[in-house]
Amino acid sequence: MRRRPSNSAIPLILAAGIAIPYIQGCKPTNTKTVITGDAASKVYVAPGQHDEFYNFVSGGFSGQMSVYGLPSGRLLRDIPVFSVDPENGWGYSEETKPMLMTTHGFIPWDDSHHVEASMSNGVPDGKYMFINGNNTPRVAMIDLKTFRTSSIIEIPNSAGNHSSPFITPNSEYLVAGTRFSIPMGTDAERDVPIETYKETFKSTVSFVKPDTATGTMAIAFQIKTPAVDFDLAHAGKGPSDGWFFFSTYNTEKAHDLLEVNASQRDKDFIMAVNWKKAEQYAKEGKGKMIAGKHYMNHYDESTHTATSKVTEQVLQLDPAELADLLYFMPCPKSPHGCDVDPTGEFIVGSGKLAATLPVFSFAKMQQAIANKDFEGDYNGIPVLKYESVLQGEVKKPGLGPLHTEFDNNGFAYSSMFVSSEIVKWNVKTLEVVDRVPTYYSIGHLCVPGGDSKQPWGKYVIAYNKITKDRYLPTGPELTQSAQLYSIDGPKMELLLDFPTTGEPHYAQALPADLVKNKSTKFFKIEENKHPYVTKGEKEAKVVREGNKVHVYMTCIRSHFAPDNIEGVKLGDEVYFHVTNLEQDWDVPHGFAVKGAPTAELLIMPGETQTLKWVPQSVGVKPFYCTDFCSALHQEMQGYIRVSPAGSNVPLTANTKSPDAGL
Ligand code: K7E
Ligand code: CUA
Repeated sequence: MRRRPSNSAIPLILAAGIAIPYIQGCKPTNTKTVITGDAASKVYVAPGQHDEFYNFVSGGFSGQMSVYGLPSGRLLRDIPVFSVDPENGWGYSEETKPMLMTTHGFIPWDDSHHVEASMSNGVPDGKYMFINGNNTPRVAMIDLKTFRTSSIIEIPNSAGNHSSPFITPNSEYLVAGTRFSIPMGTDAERDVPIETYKETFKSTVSFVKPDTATGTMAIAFQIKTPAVDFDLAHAGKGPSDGWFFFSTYNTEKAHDLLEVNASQRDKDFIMAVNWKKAEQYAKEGKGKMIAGKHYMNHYDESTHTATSKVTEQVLQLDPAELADLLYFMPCPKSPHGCDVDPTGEFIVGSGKLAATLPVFSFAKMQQAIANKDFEGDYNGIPVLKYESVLQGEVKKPGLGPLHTEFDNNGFAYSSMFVSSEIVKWNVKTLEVVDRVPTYYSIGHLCVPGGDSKQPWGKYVIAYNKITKDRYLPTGPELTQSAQLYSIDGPKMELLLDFPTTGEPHYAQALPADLVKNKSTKFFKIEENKHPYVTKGEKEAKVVREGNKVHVYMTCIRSHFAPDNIEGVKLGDEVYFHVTNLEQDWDVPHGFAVKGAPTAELLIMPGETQTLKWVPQSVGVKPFYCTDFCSALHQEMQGYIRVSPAGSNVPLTANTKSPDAGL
């Protein structure tokens, strides 16, 4: 969902003939929050104490992922993923530039919506987080040892990667379904009038294999599908392990004014994919290799350098030729969230414009498939009968249901965008048992482990699109925010508001113990395999190769070696390869050159990073450390002399550091 409230959603709901007595737009009337006396103590994390959970939250159109502590709501880290980050040189250093390469070239931004955790036996294992790039179809894998993006893969034959990167119970695959249907194939096949949509457009869902040993990913196969728009997804688990469920919209196949034209049909679909079957077909060689150029970029923590691998083709499976791959379950009405309960038996479809929340039964779905209980087909894909697969409907849950998470006691929590509330209901009886307002216009929500087999429960966090009057005004753009509620008791209880970086969409929360003891403290200098590493000050030097000048530089509290460089000429390209010699936790050094049209470097202990600089004028230019690293941080500086082109100043590197021997 975009962050502005869709006022037009309300007339649409009315137009759909659904009488709802309590439409109040997106803002509940009673905006004075009632906070009970002990709320403060429940979120108070005393100075020096640690939070109980990590909360990994998508940064929306910031393209990044943020990490907060819960219950305090304290921001611990912004992890750069798809967007450049001048604070630490992500996308600016020579080592990280390849991470943002795509078939469209270098793309310094994306729109990231969904955070998913790597899982073992259906439970988050604290090893990796995944996040989608909604714009340039990409998926990123983030290593929780370093809190760094370890790889980014581009999704070919896709346009907009929204229903992603949901994962199977043992991290076998994560998925990437195209949001936009597009014409695919050769140039001639892709250059078609938009109004030929119904004949020429197609969609795909891709299955990406993460390699948790190396932190890399590869596209295992993709399935060609009718031209519907995929919205969200979740994997089956327990009895439904082996299946994947995707919500779809625009089954009308509209190509303009989707607001109206894609809201015509009474029901869209949840697409059930038998991925075990797909895997088997792929193994048996039943797919076709087709054109599908894509990048896979990997940041290697031993060379401290990213490299890009380009793959030209992708294995595609066609359900028109391969039986039993896909089934459609009718779902009212433009479903958004598609969530599977902890038992794996129930699939919840959240129709944004529907008056009820349908809950589907996996057992009934299996039965209906066995009985060929179809109401027909949609482009050759069997459509199961709604009544045959439906477990039941949650009646009058609220307005604009978007997403559902689960606790460990058999309850579900659904976000209601339009009525701006969280609604708690019983998964067995489908009865609403509690509701609380959110401030305002909740999108996603998160219970720790809430999309896994064994939720940790305790809290539900609302991620809101709009904050209006909740915070001090900051001009026309106001912060987005999260709200933390206790779910320990029978009633949800609001505990805390905290602002977020970027627009939060989906999030994951993990017990701190799953992650914190594995955290990397520094990189061992003796294991540094960077081609331009300088392992001690004695090795510091400058080397000319044509017009390229390589500076092998070290930094340690509180000096650079070398710190005086001469013999650089206009027309040269200077590469500062800076190695941080510190072997201690939490001692990065920064590196910046006055006037360099780029960001700083922030070099972790034991790591090497490179800043490329093409001097534009003659003179002596200062460089310095940007990170306050010691009492003599301000003295951590040096000079590089730039002479005119053709000058014969010899190339020299100097320092008075006794260790350097320069
Ligand atoms: Cu509902 Cu992009 Cu998951 Cu946001 S989406 S809210
Ligand atoms: Cu190093 Cu400041």
